[in-house]
Amino acid sequence: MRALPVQLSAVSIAVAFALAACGQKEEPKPAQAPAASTATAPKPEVVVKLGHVAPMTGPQAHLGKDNENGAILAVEDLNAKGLEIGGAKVKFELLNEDDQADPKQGTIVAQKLADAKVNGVIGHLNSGTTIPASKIYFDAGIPQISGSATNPKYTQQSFNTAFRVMANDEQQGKVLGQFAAKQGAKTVAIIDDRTAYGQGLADEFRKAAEANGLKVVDTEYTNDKATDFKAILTKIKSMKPDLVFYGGMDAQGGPLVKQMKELGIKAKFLGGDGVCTPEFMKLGGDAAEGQFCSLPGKPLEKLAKGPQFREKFTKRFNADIQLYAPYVYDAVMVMADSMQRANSVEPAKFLPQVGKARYDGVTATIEFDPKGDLKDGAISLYQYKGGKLDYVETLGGAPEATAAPAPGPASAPAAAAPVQAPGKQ
Ligand code: ABU
Repeated sequence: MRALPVQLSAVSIAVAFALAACGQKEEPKPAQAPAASTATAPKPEVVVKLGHVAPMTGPQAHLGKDNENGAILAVEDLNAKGLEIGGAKVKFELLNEDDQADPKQGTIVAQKLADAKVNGVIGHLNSGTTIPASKIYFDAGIPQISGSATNPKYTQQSFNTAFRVMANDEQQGKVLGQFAAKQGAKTVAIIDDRTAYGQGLADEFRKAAEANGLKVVDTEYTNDKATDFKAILTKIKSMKPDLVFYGGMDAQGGPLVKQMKELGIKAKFLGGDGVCTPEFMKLGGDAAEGQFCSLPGKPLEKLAKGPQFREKFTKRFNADIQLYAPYVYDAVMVMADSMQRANSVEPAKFLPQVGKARYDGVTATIEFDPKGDLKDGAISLYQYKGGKLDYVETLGGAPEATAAPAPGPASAPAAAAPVQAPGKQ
């Protein structure tokens, strides 16, 4: 049973009537105004403030921008629909904050968003910032949906405000351990960046790898700002592992795999979602070729709304998707869908509807378990080939959703069954 927030935030609604917004003075009334009797008053407009938090500076700024773009696209799509909630026209506004992937900064910006009385929060990007920030949102009664934080602890705190729209690292680590064994590896060296994500994923991988018969011959640590891995790699080289597993992000994973090659390490490289990016391939160069990584969810190309989303995203931002933009897009849509089903933008009123979501999104049919984790989260494996991520296989997850004629919020009412098709894997 998840806890209820101690303090419920006030509704952050700005109501502006069209006349006032135009700054016009009231005109004298005509003696007879037949038109006035049939004129309808303009609908009030409600501004819904959604906080979005990611690292916008530092080594992960490219991922932060990708997440932000996912949120921007969702907000633009929502505003284009001209939604009405609770009898008012709704305008969504994004309040973007930079937490620098730093846990302390994460709590500072979380408090800033709570003080700004945002209606909901999308983020943060990193588990290391999402987890401490979630206490602040919980205390303020603000629903929070992360489109990328995968450490299990985030949803294990009994905060009824915390949700995520992808599988967590218990699932990801398990799949990666099984996959390592399936690839024929007998020995593995594990490196992690000591962040909540990197360490958590490495721990889950270790459990699964050992359960599948692998021997861990070395464990090394780095950090999420490091660029030189030669010292730890030299030690690993002497242990001659079949595989090097890395728990961390692409800004370190790319140079790490490059330095493995420079040192003549023959071991294969395996990592999680943090290194499953175009940036990893760019930084890793030739050394990235043939290596493996995993991502929560299924490839966009295998999902009914995936190719259309990719096309729209690329056109809008003149950039390819880096990592979690589609998940962040879905996170915003789930938040808006919950407001529509509650017929309220007030956090206390729509929060219960977030937990009851059954939303036919780009990345999956999104439903949450009692903790706030995605139900039936899948994990897919990829191999870097020819500068692309080559799909290998998917483990877990429900059959993907079929294309819906009109994507958008409230596409699947809470009581309705999700639209699903048999798996196409
Ligand atoms: N899921 C990898 C990147 C974000 C995080 O969990 O820290």
